[in-house]
Amino acid sequence: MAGEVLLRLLLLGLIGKKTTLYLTFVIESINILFLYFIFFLNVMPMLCCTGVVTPQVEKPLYPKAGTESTAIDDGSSPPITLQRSFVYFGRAYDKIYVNHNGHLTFNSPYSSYSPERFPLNGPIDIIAPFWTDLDNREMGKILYNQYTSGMVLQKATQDINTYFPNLNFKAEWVFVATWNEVAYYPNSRTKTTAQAVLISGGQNSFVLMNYGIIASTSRKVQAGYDTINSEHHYTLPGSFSSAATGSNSNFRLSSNVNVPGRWAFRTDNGTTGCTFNGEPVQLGDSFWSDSTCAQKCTCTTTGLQCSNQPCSFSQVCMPDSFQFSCQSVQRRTCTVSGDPHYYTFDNKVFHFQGTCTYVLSEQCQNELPYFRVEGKNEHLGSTRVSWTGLVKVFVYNETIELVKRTTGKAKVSKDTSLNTS
Ligand SMILES: [Ca+2]
Repeated sequence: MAGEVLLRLLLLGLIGKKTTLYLTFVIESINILFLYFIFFLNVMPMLCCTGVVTPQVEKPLYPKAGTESTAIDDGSSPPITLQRSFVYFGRAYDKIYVNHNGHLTFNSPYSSYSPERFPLNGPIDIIAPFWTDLDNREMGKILYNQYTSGMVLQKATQDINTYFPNLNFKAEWVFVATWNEVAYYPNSRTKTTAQAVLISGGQNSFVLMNYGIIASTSRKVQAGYDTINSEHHYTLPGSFSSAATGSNSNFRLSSNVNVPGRWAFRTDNGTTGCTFNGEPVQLGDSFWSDSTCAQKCTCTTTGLQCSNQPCSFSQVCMPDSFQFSCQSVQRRTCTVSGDPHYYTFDNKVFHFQGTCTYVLSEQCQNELPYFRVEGKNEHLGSTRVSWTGLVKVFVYNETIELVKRTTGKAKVSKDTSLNTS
């Protein structure tokens, strides 16, 4: 693989003649003008005349109602006695705390305003739809409510049966905590809305995380859940990145249940994860399943989902703690151009005017498969200057010849002269 990648690098550098570049530029310019022309002819009238049709999209938020927590920065609700026990990965809880910095805890209030990455591997069960430094002293309300009958229960029953079919689930109790239009610290007057919905019925329990408008901030945000010793944990994609907040917040625009702004998790001891070759995989975790990193697999609520997703050009496939992963590596380029100038991998410049054949690059470390790249010069007009007339690449028992003025074509032949063992 490394040889192939290197080869691509070299080929790109070696056949990039000035005239070809100029022609490509002219053709691309014409193409762009043509595309603009087509756009104005076809697309603009459609936009002007047909308008924009907005499909009906389910709103992610549950009713924002109930008891309001006191306006205290880094505060928490008093212990809230639950009308039904909530089973959280095998532990049944009868009380909960709504913490003002965007999380719920069960055993004691938790004031932490500084998000930490899950898994914490710590002594805490935590449900964190939006763990960051929020401030409800002047802006926003933090509300919580419990339901054991009525529309909210019906909605929860319907939602869970949609997201987790074949359980024949019936909601008996719903708890909704809403951080409604709360500002970032300190009194920033921004508005951010996030919600945690705890749902239980029979032996099953679930958590929904719902998102409204999320104000932009440079603060870090952890969204997801974690458990004692992180036996189970999940991090919403976008956490700890610039994709957490603002109008493009991934929490709000994406979903694991096809409802933008809603994320649903089963939180009893049920089938929360997946297995691969008999090994457990946690919900939300991703890995590449083989040593060539051809397929990336992610454990979702509907099982292990795998798709073709090879490493990018600047990555290599490496063994990881679980299976394999694509990891970024530093790459360098060497090029030959003009009459002829040699730019080396370490950014030195040389000029050779001879008409010899030069070794441009070849294997010098055993971990790479054998390869060699040769460049043959020929005179350019006079005998005083020369340019590259032929490039030969020897790799994987084949010889690839790139000849001047044959852009886009290469001659490939089986090579029997090289010892490639
Ligand atoms: Ca705070």
